[in-house]
Order: sequence, then structure tokens, then C-alpha cells
Amino acid sequence: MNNKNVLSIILGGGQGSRLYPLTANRSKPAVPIAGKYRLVDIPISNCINSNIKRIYVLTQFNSASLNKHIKNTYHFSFFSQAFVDVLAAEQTMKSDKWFQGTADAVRQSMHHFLSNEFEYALILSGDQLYNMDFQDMIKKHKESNAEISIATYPVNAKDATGFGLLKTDDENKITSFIEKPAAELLPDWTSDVSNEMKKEGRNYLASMGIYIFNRDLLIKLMENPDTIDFGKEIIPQSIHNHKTVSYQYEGYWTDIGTIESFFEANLGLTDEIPKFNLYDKNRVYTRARILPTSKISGSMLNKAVIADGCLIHADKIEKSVIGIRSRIGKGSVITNTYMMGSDYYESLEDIEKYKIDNLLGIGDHCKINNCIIDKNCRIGDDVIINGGAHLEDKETENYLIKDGIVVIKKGATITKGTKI
Ligand code: ADQ
Ligand code: ADP
Repeated sequence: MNNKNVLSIILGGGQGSRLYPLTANRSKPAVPIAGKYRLVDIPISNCINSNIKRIYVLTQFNSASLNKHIKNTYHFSFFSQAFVDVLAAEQTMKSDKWFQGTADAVRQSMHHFLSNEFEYALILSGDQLYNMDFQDMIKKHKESNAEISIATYPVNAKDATGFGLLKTDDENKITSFIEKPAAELLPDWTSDVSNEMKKEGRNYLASMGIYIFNRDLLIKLMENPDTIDFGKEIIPQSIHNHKTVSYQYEGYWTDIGTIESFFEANLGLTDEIPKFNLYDKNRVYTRARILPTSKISGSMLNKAVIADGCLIHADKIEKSVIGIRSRIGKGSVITNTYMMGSDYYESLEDIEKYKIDNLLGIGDHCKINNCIIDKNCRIGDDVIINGGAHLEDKETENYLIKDGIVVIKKGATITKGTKI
């Protein structure tokens, strides 16, 4: 049964500047993660696993890859009312501007949402890694007669300044809220969290940017064109006039909006027991590509996550995620690296015919460490890339260094013998 009460709205991304250069030519929801998925597969899969199957994805720019991915992945029966639709910022008679912020994105798309029957709008962020049962949140929302619910997560002082923080009364009603407070304000924002959280120093209740709004209230709040963001305006302005409750979540949840957090979240999948578990009864959906199995020769693999269709001859792959159709040559050593893989194979005939020097993938005798390699890159033989704190932030035509992580841009060629 489709849940007719709930409509899901995924905030797929603003300009995605913090994930640049991964977002140079694609919208944030289309960024590849975990070797074979796209960022947007996470919130969509959480919705489907929670039996919420009417989903809009709002995005600031319309990338062909996002549309193609959604179209090729989420097929629902002709007889069902389920859908996943991408709404990109569009010019209309009323508005000729891009989405100014999260609330503005929802406002500009309200006419699409209102053509559906729903009681509750579930608003989600598109750049988070987690596995959550939204039905439980909706149940608590109804039981508490709330007009707004916010999912919350205890965080430590280091992380607290990057989030909206809130305080609640004994009945989980939110009594105060501040968006990304300065560090000196933190002492005023501690909450009475469980002993386990206290032990970890996670004394602040952060908004996860996951909201439930009652339909009528959402319509009313969207009437004011001066409110641009949920965190900056809508939530702080609403908590005193509309019952807003906290739904405290204690599972694994992480924001993957920056290169550093994106890198860590991907490499985290190589842990013996990853915090985000893909080997679970709740599936993460993605496009079924019908690729051959991976073929590996002479390699020592340790904590390696290897997607479908790879051809690997490396000496060693350690603590790395290797994406679909990756090719890695003989004698290469790959550590702490997320290689996204390729969109296609290069045929032996083409290599011969066009005398291709730098083949798709990683060549022979390379050493790659602390690196993100976007799709369709060509890394020649004997290349050494050693990311780490010793490297300064920098950008060239082919790569960018951010927080010690070397990001090779999509389709870049790093010629034989290069050292970074
Ligand atoms: P941030 O994540 O910093 O804080 P924001 O940049 O507004 O907030 O992004 C929220 C989500 O909306 C992200 O998935 C982002 O990609 C997307 N988004 C941003 N602008 C958009 C636009 N114009 N169109 C479509 N999508 C857009 C928010 C809350 C905090 C909370 C954190 C939790 O404001 O209170 O603590 O989320 O991560
Ligand atoms: P991104 O992952 O960067 O968002 P897209 O999804 O737009 O990229 O591109 C992936 C698609 O592009 C694949 O389905 C693949 O068929 C096609 N493609 C890209 N480059 C080539 C190429 N050089 N030869 C053949 N197909 C290609």
C-alpha cells in the first residue's frame, strides 16, 4: 500500500560549492558514492524502505546525469501512484530566479506539491548518509499533535557550530533554536542527553535538517516570500507559534556536504563493521547496470570495497573503494582512495586504432594515497599521488587539493610519471 498521507521533498542541493570539483558538471544529488550509487539514492532509499513512494527531488541545476539516473533507476508500476520526480529551479511567470535557499526552493515548487493529496510533507536533505525509518518519526509526530517535527542528533562541541541547535522541554517540545551558533554561545545550548551521549561529549542537540510539516502550516509558511531558509528563518520563527517537537535519532548519521566528510564517509565503508551498513535488510537502491563481475589478478586486497565490472592487476589495494568498471594496472599500490570508476570500457580495438597512451583507469606501477578519483580519469604509468596534511590547498586544470585530499577531476588525464 502506498502511503497517501506523506509526500517527500528532498532538498537535492544548492550550488554544491563545498563539493567542488565533484559538482563542476553535475548536480549534487548525482555525485557518485560508495562505488556504484549516487548521493540521492540514500534519501530515496530511506523513503522507499519507509513505504513513502511519492518523492520530489529539488535541485539547483538540472543535470542530464541526475535525470538519467532517476529515470533509469526508479521504475514503479504503471498502476501505482509512486514516483520520483526531479524539479530543477525553473523560470516561471512568477519567478525568474534560482532557488535562493531551502525554503525558497520549496516555495517555488509548491504548485507541484499541491497537485498531490497529502497530510504531511517530509522534507529531507540530499547530502547525508544514514538509514532511518521515517514511519516511526511520522507516528511520533501524529501522537504528539505537533505541527512541525525536526529529527535531532546529539553532537559534540566541535561539530555543534555547523548545525542548527535546539533545546526541548520534558515533552520533547522545542523551546528554542539557533542556526549555526558562534563557539562562544555554545555554553548556553547544552541539552540533557543520555549518559551514553554525555560520555562521548555529545551534549548538544542538533537539527538533522529532516522536517515534517503539516500540509496547511507549510502552505501558510510559504506565503511569506521573505523567508529563504528553513534553518535561518522558518524554524526559529515558527517554534513559538506552532507546536514543534524533536524526534531524537541515535543511529548513525553523517553530513557529507564537504570534500573531507565525503571522503571519510566513503572510506568508512571499508571498516570491518561500517557505521553505514550496505549489507542490511534495508536496501539502498541504485541503477541496475548489468555489468560483468570484477576480475582480479595478483593483488593483495585489504579492506577493499570493489564494485562490479572492474579489471584489477594492482599489487595492493588497501582501505579503498573502487567504483564500477575501474581498471588498475600491474604493480600499482592504492591506499586510502575513493576511485569512482568509469562510465564505459575502452575496447582493445580502439586502444590499438587510436594509439591511446593513457588508458582509462590507473596505469602500471602507480602509488596513490589519500585521493578521490572522479569518473573517467586516465592516470598514466608511474604516477605518484600522495595526499596528506603536508599538501597545501591548490587547484590546477586536472586536480584540486583540499584539506590534504587530492581530487582528480572528472575525465582528467594525469600523464605518465607525474608526482603530486
Ligand atoms: P545546512 O546543511 O548548512 O544546514 P543548507 O545549506 O541550507 O543547510 O542545506 C540543506 C539541504 O538543502 C542540503 O541537502 C542542501 O544541499 C540542500 N539545498 C540547499 N540549498 C538548496 C537549494 N537552493 N535548492 C535545493 N536544495 C538546496 C541545515 C539546517 C541546519 C541543520 C543541518 C543538518 O539549516 O539547521 O543542522 O541542515 O545537516
Ligand atoms: P556523471 O557520473 O559524471 O554524472 P553521466 O551520468 O552524465 O556522468 O555520464 C554517464 C553516462 O555517460 C554513461 O551512461 C555512459 O554511457 C556515458 N558516457 C560518458 N562518456 C562516454 C564515452 N566517452 N563513451 C561512451 N559513453 C560515455
